[in-house]
Order: sequence, then structure tokens, then C-alpha cells
Amino acid sequence: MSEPVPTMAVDGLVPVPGGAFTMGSDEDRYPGDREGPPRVRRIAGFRIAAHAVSNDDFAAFVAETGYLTTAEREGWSFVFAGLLPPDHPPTLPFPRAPWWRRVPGAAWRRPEGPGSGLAGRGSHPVVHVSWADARAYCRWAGGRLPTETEWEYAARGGLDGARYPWGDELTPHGEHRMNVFQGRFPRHDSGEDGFVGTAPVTAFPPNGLGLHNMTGNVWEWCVNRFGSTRPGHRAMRGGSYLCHGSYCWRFRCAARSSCSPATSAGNIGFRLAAGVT
Ligand SMILES: [Cu+2]
Repeated sequence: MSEPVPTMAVDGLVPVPGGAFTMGSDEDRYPGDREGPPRVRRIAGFRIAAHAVSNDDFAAFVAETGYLTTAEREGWSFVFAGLLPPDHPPTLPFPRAPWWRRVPGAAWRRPEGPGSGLAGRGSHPVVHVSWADARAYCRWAGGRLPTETEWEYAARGGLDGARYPWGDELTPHGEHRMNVFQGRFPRHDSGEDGFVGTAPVTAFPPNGLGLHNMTGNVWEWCVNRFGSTRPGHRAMRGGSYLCHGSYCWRFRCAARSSCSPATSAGNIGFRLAAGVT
């Protein structure tokens, strides 16, 4: 027998029946992402959480295990410059994306570094978690990370070939359906969708399977590698509150990205999955 696990966590997962669907798209604005060509995939049934792992969820894991995240051990993480207070000490920009700052002391409990905290954000997705951290949580919870195929099938929620989890229109009837970046990236997020930075994990109506925020809010780690074009990287799905069509049109069901498994940032989280019992 392995150590006792809190079965509550996996008991609450949404069952997703097996089936077939069209994976990927031909909207390949970023050929290096290899999100196409569209192809039919068969998939076995599995279970997936209705929302991303929240700060409160992650706090329960840490309280029980004393787990230290990669960012806590290494002493820094990537924070979006626009979320740092104006009087924050100077930080090193990431060369190809200077709006990302290496912030000493940034970690899941201190999303914008020392002086920041989780007040009012217990129901927001945990961020500054590496792929390794995400895997550790999933094991503790008795589950695992989803594969990219599972993630995309779940995100589509039964709408085969649609761009978003609810259809093809970004804002049907003028309504925002996810947390992405409005305004001028990267300098000004106008927050027209109601949020600057993260939103609660159950914000916005769910998709056809009852799953919230499959696109937008935070990137979600998947269990598998990205592929041969980025050796060592693990796949991430869904885009985040920083995605803007002008720069990163990846808040779509088919879109892909990746990071190295030790990377953490203020817009990367994850969602728990498991097989069928
Ligand atoms: Cu993006």
C-alpha cells in the first residue's frame, strides 16, 4: 500500500466518456507550435477537474506534506511586469519577452514577490508552480496531469472543431467568456472581461462538460513532452490572462505551448485528472 491519499480530490472529478474527436486546427499562425493538421483521435474515458487547482487546494497539499516548490527552492520566479507595484525594486527582464521579470522571492504564496500575498485569492488558480510541482500535487491527490489529447478533448466539451470551448465567437453577444488580455499588450490591460491578472477558478460559465476556464486565466501543464522541436519541454494548454490576439493567439482549444519542467511563472497552473476507476 502507498501512503494514504485524500480521495476527496479525485472523487470530485468530472467523468469524460471516451470517444473520437478532431484534434488540432489549421489556424497555424505559429507553425512552430505544431497545432495542426487537424486529425481524428480516439480517446479512452478519463476524469478531469471542473477547474484548475486553486491556492486553497494547493495550501492543503503543502500543509500536509511540507512540500517546497521549485520557485521556493530556487528563490525566484517569473512575474508579469504589469502586476508589480510601481515602487518595486528593479528586476531582470527575460530577454525575448521583457515584460517577464525574474522576481526574487516570488512563489505561489507570494505571487508578486515579497510583500504580496494570497488575500482574496484563495479561489484563484495556484501559479508559480513548475511541472514537477504540479506532478507532486497530482500524486498526493491520487490522480495525475492530463495528456494533451485528454485536455483538448475536455476543453472542446463536445463541440467538435470549434475554436473556443463555447463555439467560434470570442465574445458571443458581446459577452466575455474567459479571462484574457484586453487593451494594448503588454502595457495596459483594460480588464474588460472583469479581471486583470488571475480570476477565480470558477469564473465564467463552464463548457458542455461543466469545465471552467479551459481557455484563458492560466496555462495548464500537461503530462507529456511538447515534441522534438523543443526537447525536454512539457506541454501546456489553454493560454492565460496575458494572451492577446496581437501577440499570443493561443487562447483556443487547439493551441499549444510549452516550458521546461522546472520553469514557473505567474500565469502557469494546472488541473487534476485521473483514469476511470
Ligand atoms: Cu498566450
